[in-house]
Amino acid sequence: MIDTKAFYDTLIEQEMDFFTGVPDSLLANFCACVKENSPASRAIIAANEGNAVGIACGYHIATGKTGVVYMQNSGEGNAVNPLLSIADEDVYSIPLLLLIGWRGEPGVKDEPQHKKQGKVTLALLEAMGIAFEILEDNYKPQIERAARYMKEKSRPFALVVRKGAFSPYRITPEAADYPLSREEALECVLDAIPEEDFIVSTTGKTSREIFEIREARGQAHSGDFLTVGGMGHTSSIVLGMSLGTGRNVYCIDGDGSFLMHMGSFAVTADNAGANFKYILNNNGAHESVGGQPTVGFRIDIPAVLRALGFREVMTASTREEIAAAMERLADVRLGALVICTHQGSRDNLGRPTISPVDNKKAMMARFSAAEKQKDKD
Ligand SMILES: Cc1ncc(C[n+]2csc(CCOP(=O)(O)OP(=O)(O)O)c2C)c(N)n1
Repeated sequence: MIDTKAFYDTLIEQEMDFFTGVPDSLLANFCACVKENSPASRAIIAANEGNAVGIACGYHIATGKTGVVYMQNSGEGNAVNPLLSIADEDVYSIPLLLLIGWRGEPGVKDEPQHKKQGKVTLALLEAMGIAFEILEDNYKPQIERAARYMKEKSRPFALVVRKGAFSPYRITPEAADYPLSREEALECVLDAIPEEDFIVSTTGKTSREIFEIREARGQAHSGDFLTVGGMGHTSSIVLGMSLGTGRNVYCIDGDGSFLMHMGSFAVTADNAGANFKYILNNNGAHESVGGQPTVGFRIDIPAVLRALGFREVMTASTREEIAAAMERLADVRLGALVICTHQGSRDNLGRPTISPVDNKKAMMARFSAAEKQKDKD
């Protein structure tokens, strides 16, 4: 196992003192170490991994220094375009140290959304012409090699990080003073959504908690699309669904997910019908992967949603406020509800036991039954 602080110090010794990326559970110890030891202006948690590449490119151009860009391998997709059309040696030729968490490594048990990405992680780097090494316990020579390579060639270099590579580095997440946890808020939200309506929930613990609440209540899962991958695309899935059905479709999003592809909301609000219902759980953090902060509590999300085209944006942080807002949300066209919660989740939180394909099939059968019922009515 790698001593996280010693690894961080080695990067600093090599003059790599600028860190940007999107957090990941596999890199949580590294992210915590960066947060505690780097000044805020050298530790930027980006909205998405492509943005992080852009930020590190800009830092290099201004300083000549190499930025460290960290991401879960699912973020490789978001990073491909700026890597190939900004950092690549055929364009601006910019050195970047990519630190990529390897979820779904072949032979290592992981969730379905990581399987394909895990298989193609190294091949994707090869296809992009990015030199890489798999991070080892004896990491110092690797960092020295990477630094030399980047200096000589002025090109990105990737270190691929296996599960459990970094030693624990704990910091206390910034606490928000709201009465409800995400799971408690979700219970209230589910109480208010009629059984015939549809739900699409975001990546991470939101979907896991919804699954477990349904199990505990003995309720069916067939109206809930648990978006296990594709962080930031939940609301777009809901737009597509809502345009294809007459029933209400509720999006249950997180602040990290909302921020990741926020531009999509302008188009969504411009095209959504009365059956598009948006709920955002704002805990100011990427709680599912270690609680690293987002800008969720530092910007005015309701004002942003209004500016993006939502007509009525409600806020809630108690059970009573959620119940009242959900009643209004059911009736209003282009409404949104922002719920503020504190961080934290159960240690024994499980994962959906239904496969993504079965989840999709059950949902499609329900959409089809709803259409048939509409024709009869
Ligand atoms: C493209 C991509 N980058 C990173 C991740 C890792 N990841 C999974 S959940 C999550 C945090 C989501 O934060 P938020 O939407 O605020 O929900 P919360 O966990 O706080 O409830 C992250 C970063 C991912 N799944 N996909």
